[in-house]
Amino acid sequence: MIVLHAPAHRLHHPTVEYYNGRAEPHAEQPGRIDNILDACRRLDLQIRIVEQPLSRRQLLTLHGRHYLRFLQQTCRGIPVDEQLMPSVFVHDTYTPLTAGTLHAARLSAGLAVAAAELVVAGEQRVVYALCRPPGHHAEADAMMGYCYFNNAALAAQQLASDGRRVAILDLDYHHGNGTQHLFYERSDVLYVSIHADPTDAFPYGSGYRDERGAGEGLGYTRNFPLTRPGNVEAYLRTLRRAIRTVQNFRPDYLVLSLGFDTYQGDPIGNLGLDVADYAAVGYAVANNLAYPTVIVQEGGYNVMALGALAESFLSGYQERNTTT
Ligand code: Q9C
Ligand code: ZN
Repeated sequence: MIVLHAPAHRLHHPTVEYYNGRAEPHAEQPGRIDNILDACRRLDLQIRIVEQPLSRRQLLTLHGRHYLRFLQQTCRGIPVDEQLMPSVFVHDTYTPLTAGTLHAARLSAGLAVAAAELVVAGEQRVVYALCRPPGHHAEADAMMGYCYFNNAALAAQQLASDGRRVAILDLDYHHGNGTQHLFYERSDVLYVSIHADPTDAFPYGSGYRDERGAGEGLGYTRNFPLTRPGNVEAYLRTLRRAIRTVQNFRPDYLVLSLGFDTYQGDPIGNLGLDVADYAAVGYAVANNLAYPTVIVQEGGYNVMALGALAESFLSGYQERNTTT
């Protein structure tokens, strides 16, 4: 496994998010990636710096040109060290812009697509893209939930060329509304997600069990909302079911949308997972879904714990099952 990293992610530095008009410190901070990177170093993983902003042409394969123009024109006018809360092309009050946001978001998407290219070329079997800002809430024409471009979807789009079948397994605490919607009517990309019950968790409007795709894509979206957050046994049972769903699809490639906000100490999420549980999750994914894989970093907001969570996940992931 190699790790892709873009140090300039820190050009995106939101300060506050708004809850019904009340400002709170923004949870999606640059230090998140620093700590995950330290974990990768402790595990002696090869780290490759990639500072290739995703091209306009590639962004336009999934995102709209008016949305892109809005980001370009808006970011250009923001003074350094200030943030701007957009009023359009946005679905919430959690997703502000800073002067460097567009550049950082393009670098983040660039990491995910570069990872996909390495996997397609057969150069690497597994690539971990340290994406920041995250991506799975980003819609074709809207930023949302700390996300601007849909990194995992752009990686999947890249992997799906030449008629390849791609499965996306989304393990972030939140439902990946953007990823689901971008592939909702396609049968070449399967979207499977385990997340907090959207009845009482962000993004509220999607992630219910009865959303299963439409048209050609009917049956190629599968949601596993958890109604008993905190029950790790139930979580691992659901993970096994989600894994079987991916296996039945017989994908050529896997994209893993990996969020650490399922951790019991996360300030936003919490599905009850402890540090050691991440090793079990990593082991289950690596040994049951041994497809060429792009791992895309999504959420996870306990900045101090993120290193330990990533280290646990990655060590479980790299542990080979020698009995089969
Ligand atoms: N009281 C990602 O994990 N706030 N985005 C939720 C909490 C927004 C999360 C409300 C959460 C966005 C990529
Ligand atoms: Zn999340």
